[in-house]
Amino acid sequence: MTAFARPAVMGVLNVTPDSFSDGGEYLDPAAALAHAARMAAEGADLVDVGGESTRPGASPVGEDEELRRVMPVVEALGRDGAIPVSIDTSKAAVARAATGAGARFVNDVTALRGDPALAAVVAESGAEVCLVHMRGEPRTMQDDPRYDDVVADVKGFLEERLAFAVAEGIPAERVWLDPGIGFGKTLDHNLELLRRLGEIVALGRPVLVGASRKRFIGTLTGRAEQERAAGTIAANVLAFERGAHMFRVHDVAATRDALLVASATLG
Ligand code: HH2
Repeated sequence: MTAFARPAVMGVLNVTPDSFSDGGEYLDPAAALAHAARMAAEGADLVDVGGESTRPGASPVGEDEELRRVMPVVEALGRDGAIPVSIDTSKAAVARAATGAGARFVNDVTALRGDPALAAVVAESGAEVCLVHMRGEPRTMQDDPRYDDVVADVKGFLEERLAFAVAEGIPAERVWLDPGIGFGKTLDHNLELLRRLGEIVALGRPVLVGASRKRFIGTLTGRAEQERAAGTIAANVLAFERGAHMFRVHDVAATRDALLVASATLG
């Protein structure tokens, strides 16, 4: 999966009642599967199935409830095989069940800090893993975030988490890094991270960016969540130009087209 020849698009599939832009839309497995099929048809390279919102202020979800939400969808997508599946979770039990049902990618916003058993599950499953920078936890992460130098801090964190993953038996070749846009960051922090993304890319692992519809785009444009596709595309095209490899988005078709044109233009 790390060998995408062109920028890769990860379609967001939140099987949650409370996600910030699509909460409640895909709680019904049939609706979730229809949305996955739509994103695949629009050119998504994989779908990221999540059962716990990580929006600022979100409450944690128990393991049984998370499994109940995501597994019917992951199992059906795994059986179908039409599109690779990523599981957006911090819990070892959820990652174990999802990789057992065919998920090839574990997207962990805690960067293997949330559940001490998750690293071993990733190592044994052969799945790829994305390590995301987050300051604090979703409930409190937007309470006055401060950094000496946000890019240096995020880079140092990701370097340390990459070393941890490798020490736990996950080959570096299977690790993706993500600066965690919106996870304990102000508008200026997000813009600085995107502007200087090359410093994160320099760590030598492929970089995933999750800017889709996030609050900083609403702050800049004055638009509601569902109207932030153009702002999202601007952020993603600039991130691509600075070396990012994969883009986690709600608006797959428009993002794919923009990245194809950007990629052809840059050569
Ligand atoms: N952002 C969200 C969730 N998962 N994963 C990665 N790797 N990077 C991100 O930036 C990222 C992520 C939050 O967005 P969303 O899934 O749309 O909302 P919610 O957390 O409310 O479900």
